[in-house]
Amino acid sequence: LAQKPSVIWLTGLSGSGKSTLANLLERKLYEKSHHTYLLDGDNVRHGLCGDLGFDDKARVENIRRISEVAKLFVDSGLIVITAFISPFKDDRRFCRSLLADGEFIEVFVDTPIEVCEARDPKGLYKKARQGDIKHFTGIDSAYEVPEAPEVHLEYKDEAPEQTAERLYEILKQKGYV
Ligand code: GGZ
Repeated sequence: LAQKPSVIWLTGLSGSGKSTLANLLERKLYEKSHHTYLLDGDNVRHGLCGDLGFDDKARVENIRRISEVAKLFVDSGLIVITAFISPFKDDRRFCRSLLADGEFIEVFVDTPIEVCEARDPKGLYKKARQGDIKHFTGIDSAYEVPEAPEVHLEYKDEAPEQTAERLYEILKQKGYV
């Protein structure tokens, strides 16, 4: 199997669709016989980062640990897909700095906050607006928009499956997978 180990790093707001896209992308890569590992809140924030909350310091530490783990998985030959808000530029840059040139593929899942807030699958935006959740990204905590992501994926009205297909095609066309 010829595959380029890499980290496909999805970044975007809560409710932007990162996890959904990451799961669909992983399935596509699997169908093409790629070996992947998906890191997202479901398998990281309960375990490895179960002690961390959402203030700035905790987010920095969250992304630092995820970056180090992603690097280890790349060393083992995997294509790692990550789906975290990862709101701070410096932290995304940190992961990039751990890897060789071309191994870090930043994907900006660019869903307008109005769309994320309308989706609000877990009712978190509503709680944040009411002040029941503090430090909520996009409300009272910053999201630093990627300036030069490898992929800028606008994602608004399209079906998830179609968007994931579009992402896969871009990754393939640019030679990342
Ligand atoms: C942002 C929060 C917060 C606050 C809980 N701010 O939509 P979700 O629920 O499933 O995804 C969000 C997830 C964000 O965790 P990350 O590890 O991706 O964040 S970061 O990269 O910034 O460390 C959301 C939920 O956790 N959540 N409180 N205050 N999102």
